[in-house]
Amino acid sequence: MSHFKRTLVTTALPYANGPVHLGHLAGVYLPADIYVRYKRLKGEDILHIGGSDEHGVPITITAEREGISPQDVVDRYHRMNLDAFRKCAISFDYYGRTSSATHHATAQEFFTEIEHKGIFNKKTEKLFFDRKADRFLSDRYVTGTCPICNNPEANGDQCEQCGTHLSPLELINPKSKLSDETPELRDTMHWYFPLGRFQPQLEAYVNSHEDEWRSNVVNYSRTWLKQGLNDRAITRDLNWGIKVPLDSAEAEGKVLYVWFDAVLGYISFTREWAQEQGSPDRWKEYWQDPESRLVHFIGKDNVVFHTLMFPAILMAWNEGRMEGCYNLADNVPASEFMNFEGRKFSKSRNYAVYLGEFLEKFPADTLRYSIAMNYPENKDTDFSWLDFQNRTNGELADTLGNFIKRSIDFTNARFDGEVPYACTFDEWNTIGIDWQELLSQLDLAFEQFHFRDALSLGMEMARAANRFLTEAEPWKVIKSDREEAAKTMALSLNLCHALAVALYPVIPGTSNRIYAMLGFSGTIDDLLTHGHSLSESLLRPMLEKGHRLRGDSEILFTKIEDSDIAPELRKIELLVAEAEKRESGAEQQKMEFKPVISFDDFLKVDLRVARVISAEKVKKAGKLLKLQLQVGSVTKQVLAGIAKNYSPEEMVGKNVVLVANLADRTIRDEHSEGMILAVEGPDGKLFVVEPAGEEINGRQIQ
Ligand code: B3M
Ligand code: ZN
Repeated sequence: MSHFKRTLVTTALPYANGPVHLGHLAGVYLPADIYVRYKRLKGEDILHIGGSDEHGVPITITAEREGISPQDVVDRYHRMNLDAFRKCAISFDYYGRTSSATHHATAQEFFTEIEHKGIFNKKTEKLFFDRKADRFLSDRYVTGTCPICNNPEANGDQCEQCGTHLSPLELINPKSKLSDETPELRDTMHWYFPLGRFQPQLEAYVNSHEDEWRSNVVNYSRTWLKQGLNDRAITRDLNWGIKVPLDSAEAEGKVLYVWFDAVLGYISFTREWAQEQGSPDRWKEYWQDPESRLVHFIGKDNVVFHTLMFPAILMAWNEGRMEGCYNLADNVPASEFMNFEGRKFSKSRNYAVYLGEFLEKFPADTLRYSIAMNYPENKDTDFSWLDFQNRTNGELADTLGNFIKRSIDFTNARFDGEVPYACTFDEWNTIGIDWQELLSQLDLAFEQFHFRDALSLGMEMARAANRFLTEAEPWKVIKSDREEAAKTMALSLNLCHALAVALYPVIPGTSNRIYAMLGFSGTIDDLLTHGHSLSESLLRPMLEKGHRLRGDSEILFTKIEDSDIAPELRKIELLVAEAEKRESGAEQQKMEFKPVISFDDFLKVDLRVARVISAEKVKKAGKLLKLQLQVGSVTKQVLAGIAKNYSPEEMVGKNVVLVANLADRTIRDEHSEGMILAVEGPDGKLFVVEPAGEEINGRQIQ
């Protein structure tokens, strides 16, 4: 792994169309930050690039809904998300925006290069056009009736009610969301990226990483490759986005497809970072030096864009070049999803806990810790308030916080706030921790993105430290053997330091506070940004005899009371109840109709109003009632499977609907000359259809 000179880490660019939630944090930003911080701990050259994805149709839709400009929308959420990330100590080296001039230039540069090489295809297709708004309508701007479930408000790309993916052309009664008018179909020309042209190269690329990449990442990519890669449209008829950089009339009103530009954002932002550093060419080290390693942290829904689409764009750029070639990703650690209280996060259903909101109530490190312990590395996981409370109180406060405080308080009280003893290397090894082994296990876990394992190792250390201090009982021993107690405290203080280092990638704020209580000036963050490395310090005691602690102590973690999370639990209950109501509504309306019949077919069915003149149970057929019906001047005997819901007495006198021309049948030795209509309720309960009206007996229902 370390044959690389440096690493570039990118994190998926969240759409600046809403606040990031805990699911995003768990899958992408926190794991990336843990990885980056660990690499910095080792003194490696690593750069973390992220930013806002500020294009795409959902943004313009939000703008229209709120009556503001798309720029207002992205300004709002860019700021909000950047602020939330900052509060959560996600340590980006640069956090850009795809609306920046540098990014527009980068994306256009790529388009132009690929266009000049003649790689794109151009195709004309039919698209809905809103004459009133004078605009082509992308899928999301068209609404209409779902051909599958009849939902009258299906979107042009998908019906929210039955989940079917649709094309706007499939909608019944299509309407423009802009004007409510019926749109017309018009020809429009678009640029297509021929992914298939790169199929062999992409296959070789994926194959070359199959041992290193997570199996989900390899599998998603292979599923696509197996189906055969097709041309992908990379332009859209929109006015929000990056203009197609051509002067021709055919480029007018067209912008680059949001995914084509977004992945290039990683490059633009590295350029902007280099500019900010005052060495504008330095971005090339990270992107174009074959000795640099490129790692994309993303969620599983973004895999193919990062393992096929983006590499293919870079391949197109690199084609025929001797220099200025881009590296392809070395790894794409895509996460599964973290659910919340047993359900999927859903922005559109407002079922989410937003990062910024969370951090207004609880400290970042408690969140980082709990989320890291639930890292959805290879399967979906679940975050719950109770788990958060238990981990904070049990693991962080009682185990880690308590150990640190006991060590520091006792030293302050009994040894005048100084490290009272010079521990030897041998003594360091009597604590019950194999430091060499621990370091190599930690290293493996962090390097291979097994962040739960890494954190568990850290907590194991905290437990061992707690045990050590409790069993050594310096508060008793000091009465008879001050030197022995001094040794215990020196070892404990060194353990505090070791814990601060080992847990730094996950709870950096806490580590910095421990560091300060131990009497160091500056923070671990500072040290690392100045190129120091700390990971090796786990191998030996670092605090010398006589080193002065700061002199006081802090409570590192406040326990979370039931009353702190009670309002959150109530909120969840409400959200879940709402979601369930919506779902059961959707369930009932999920309609599948029988095959179409002609009107003439329908007319063949003779439906009549009949009156029940007598009713009795049928022996040995618990579900059946035998009914005598008066239909005009005729009586008919009908068997009906309604005995569970209606007593014979209840039925007598009722008007019912009779299928009067149904072929006779014999059921349980009883003759039936037709059937009556009933509808099944939610629990299988039957309700007989009862036509209301006067003097209608025997009349036809039509
Ligand atoms: N904004 C999609 C998403 O948030 C997209 C990621 C872009 S990464 C270049 O799921
Ligand atoms: Zn539908």
